[in-house]
Amino acid sequence: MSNRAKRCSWCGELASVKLPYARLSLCSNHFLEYIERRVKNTIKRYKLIRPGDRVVLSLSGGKDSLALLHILNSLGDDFELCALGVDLGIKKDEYSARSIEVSERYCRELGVEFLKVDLEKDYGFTIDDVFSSRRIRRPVCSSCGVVKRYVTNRAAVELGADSLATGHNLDDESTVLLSNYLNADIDLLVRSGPVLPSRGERMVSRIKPLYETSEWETSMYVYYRGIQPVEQKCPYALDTPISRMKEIVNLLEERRTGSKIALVRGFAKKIKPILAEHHSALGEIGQCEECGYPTSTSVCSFCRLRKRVLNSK
Ligand code: Q46
Ligand code: ZN
Ligand code: ZN
Repeated sequence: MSNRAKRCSWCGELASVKLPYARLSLCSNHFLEYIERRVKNTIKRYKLIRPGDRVVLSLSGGKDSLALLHILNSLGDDFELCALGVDLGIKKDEYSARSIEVSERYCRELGVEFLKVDLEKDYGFTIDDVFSSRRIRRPVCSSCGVVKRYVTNRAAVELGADSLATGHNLDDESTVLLSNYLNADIDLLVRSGPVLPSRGERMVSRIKPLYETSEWETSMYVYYRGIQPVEQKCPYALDTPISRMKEIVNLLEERRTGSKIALVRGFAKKIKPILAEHHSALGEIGQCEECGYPTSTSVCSFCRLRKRVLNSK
């Protein structure tokens, strides 16, 4: 904010936030309303939710998914909302236990049904086991991604969900998009965007209602709503090439306001439809020989990972 006190563009009260890309200054109440409207427009623009849908929200206890929980809950009764938390079994700093505790507490406060998947109880291993397994060479976050995608999809299928919502925000999406462009990774590009449709039975479509909402906006949203996300950072979160790419995208936004939105919106509206038409990445997929869930190989990556971890325990 500049030295001269700005006024809210909607009510004239003292403004708390400035949104240069929207040419708006807003007081805290109108900022909260603005973000909720913004997410509602994203849902409409990309047809993410239909009336009567059963939406399962993947909740980590972090600021993005908690903001999304409150925003989706504020949007009315047009669809059914329930939440899903995965206990990954990360013991350091009690990270997993705290994540589940915070997620469960906010669901209880809002009256949203909460379901927990316990990786250790339900599948016999934890992310700590993945980390200490000598049989797995890939970075732990990459295995964790496989695990989270699999268990959330499976739970959503069992819950009869129409879609699985995740808290990926504008910064995550614009960063990954730019990185995939630079690597010319067409397979990943075709799988990006605000919605990844189901490709048959036992696969729930994944939606990203925060596709056009920035990390800074979700931080401000939780702050002004008085929401306290889990304080701990996952002990396995490292400075990765993708976090450096995030800095580049931030620089781009600084030099040219609106770059992030232009990147993701242009991709979803103009580039993805052409790519999808000319690329077979979203073609037929088969069933895993072990678990029966969708995969493009004979045994899915989750079952392969699980077997390796269990064998090295
Ligand atoms: S939980 Fe899993 Fe993240 Fe932790 S191990 Fe990596 S991916 S950092 S969002
Ligand atoms: Zn106002
Ligand atoms: Zn499998």
